[in-house]
Amino acid sequence: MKLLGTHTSPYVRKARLVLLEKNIPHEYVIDPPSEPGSLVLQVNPLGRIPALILDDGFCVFDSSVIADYADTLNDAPVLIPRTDPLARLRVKRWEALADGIMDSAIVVRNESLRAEDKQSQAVLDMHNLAVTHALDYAAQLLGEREWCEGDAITLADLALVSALLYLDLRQAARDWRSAHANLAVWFSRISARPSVIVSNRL
Ligand SMILES: N[C@@H](CCC(=O)N[C@@H](CS)C(=O)NCC(=O)O)C(=O)O
Repeated sequence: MKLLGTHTSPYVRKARLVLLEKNIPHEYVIDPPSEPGSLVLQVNPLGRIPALILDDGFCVFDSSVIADYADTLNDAPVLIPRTDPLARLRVKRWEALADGIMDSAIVVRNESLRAEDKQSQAVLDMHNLAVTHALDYAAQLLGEREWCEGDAITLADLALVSALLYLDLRQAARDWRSAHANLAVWFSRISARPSVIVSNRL
């Protein structure tokens, strides 16, 4: 299978971390949808990354569906709980929280790329505040635990680390580590995992 993406997309990172953590063989192909001739536009009607092309040509999108599918391919590890519906719900809700951070941080990024006189301060404020609130919520939910959910790594950890790495990339001035020491401790442990190190390589 082939994963189409770019290094800057946090959703691509999330999907890639799932494949890497589960040791699922795949080819990672850098394919910005904005480039002429991008394969993304041929396989995903939405023209978005990540797009996972299976060996028979079937294209899986978006990152949550890719994560869900990839998690069914083996049990080592199980990243989305299968037997406990509430544990599963908690993991999916963590994913939604992390995806929401990505969504708002991307709105902020896109807005700030517009000419200054075209930028909406209201949009910037609303989405920056959403990120702040989501980080407060994540820090409180995590507490001093080692993992976001249960006693092992799950999709929740992979989604959250992807969101935080995106903040480091695009909102370096946001000092979330000082505001949330517990998240910082958790982050340094997770970001030392081989999957995250590989996903940082160009
Ligand atoms: N909800 C989608 C969001 C995917 C998305 O918005 N990807 C962005 C990149 S971060 C994209 O492909 N934008 C079009 C572009 O880069 O041209 C997911 O989780 O996969």
